Amino acid sequence: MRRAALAALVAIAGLAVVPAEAAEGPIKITRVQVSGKEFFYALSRRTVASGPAIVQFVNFGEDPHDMRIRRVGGTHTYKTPLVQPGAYFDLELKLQPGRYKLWCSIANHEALGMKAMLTVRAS
Ligand SMILES: [Cu+2]
Repeated sequence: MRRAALAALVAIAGLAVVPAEAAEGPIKITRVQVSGKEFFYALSRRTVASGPAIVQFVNFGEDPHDMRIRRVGGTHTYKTPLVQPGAYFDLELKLQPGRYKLWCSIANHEALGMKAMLTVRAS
């Protein structure tokens, strides 16, 4: 429980810096946080603008998890490494307009509920 709280603080601190960075640079980077736990995924935002993005996967659970993300109709699957409880991983990618499926590839976690959909609108 303490590790989860720490992860939340780290994650919030990471997100809090974003507006300043985005305001200074010419390129706006979209940020989405995916919270994973036994057994669900929760997105900080369900719809985002297309373009460069950082999808942050945070493991709030008690077991190791990972995150896969692929555009519906696409062929490339972006992958995080295995993320330990209380840790997080920033996945950098360029989001195209469309719908993206996110899921955990460990065992049967996807079937148990560790999945989500993200909608990307043209920016
Ligand atoms: Cu999992």
